[in-house]
Amino acid sequence: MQKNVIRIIGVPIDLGADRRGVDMGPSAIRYAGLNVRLKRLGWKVEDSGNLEVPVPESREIRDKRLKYLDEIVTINERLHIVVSEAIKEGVIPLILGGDHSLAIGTLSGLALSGKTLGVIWFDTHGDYNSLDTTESGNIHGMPLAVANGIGASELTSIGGMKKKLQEENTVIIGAREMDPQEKEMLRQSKITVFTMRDIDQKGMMEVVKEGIEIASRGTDGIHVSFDLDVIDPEEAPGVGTPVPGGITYREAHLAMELLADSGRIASMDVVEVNPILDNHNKTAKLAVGLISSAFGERIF
Ligand code: 4U7
Ligand code: MN
Ligand code: MN
Ligand code: MN
Repeated sequence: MQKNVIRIIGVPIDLGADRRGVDMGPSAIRYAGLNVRLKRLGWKVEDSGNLEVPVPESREIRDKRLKYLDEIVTINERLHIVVSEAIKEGVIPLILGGDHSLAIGTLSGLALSGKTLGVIWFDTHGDYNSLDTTESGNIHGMPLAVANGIGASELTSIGGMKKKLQEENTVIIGAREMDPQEKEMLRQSKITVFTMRDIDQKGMMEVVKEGIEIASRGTDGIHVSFDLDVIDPEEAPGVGTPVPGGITYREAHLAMELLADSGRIASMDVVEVNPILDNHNKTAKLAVGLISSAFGERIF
């Protein structure tokens, strides 16, 4: 068991989204100073580089309901092994995206590791579509459903068992745009959804405290999946799918600080940073600040 090690795994994938550019996310986040910042906090940082991912121009879409399915399966097959090895070795995997389809691999890897982790999913979206409900055919809108055993069998079968999620220990925070059928599917699940309205009414502190409690009940730790589009586009313009009305810079930091205080973070994805749409790497810098807060950085 290695203590205090964070293993960075870059996944430069944009096959799961319509817009090009999030494939440059891992570089942008590293360029914003991630590794040094984590080392300064006392972590041993192992950067394992990026997984190899094909560019969309070199491939073709075969099924419009599941764009780039084969490629996304191949990448997540590889990612799930790397993530599960990290957990088994007692190190914290920090996966840099790339689009959110990579969470299919992360959640499969966590399940395969033998640890039971709660999940806190910061996102504007529910990411709970299947091939029957998707309006876009983009797989980055499906990872939470896939992890819960819903969707194309090529995706749900990654890592063996179909269901990788403890629904009752899964929490979405920051939702403000979901497709009608996706909402219905989420309502039928045991996943807890805290929308922007909940954050407005209760405050981020209360929402995150409840989230940590739900994700901790009977689990070995928490996986944080952070889609930068949860933050307001004023602060995070460089994301694949910007939607107005997001959480503020400070709310996002407070959430990470409270998670750090809980001492329960076992794994983290940071996804959907799009340097093409960004303003002087602002969103990647914000991502580095948030990761640092999640791993113990304090204002004072
Ligand atoms: B992300 C969407 F239709 N629901 O399925 C879809 F609104 O990982 C968006 O959260 C998905 O950024 C967004 O394409 C996926 C759409
Ligand atoms: Mn997402
Ligand atoms: Mn999103
Ligand atoms: Mn997106």
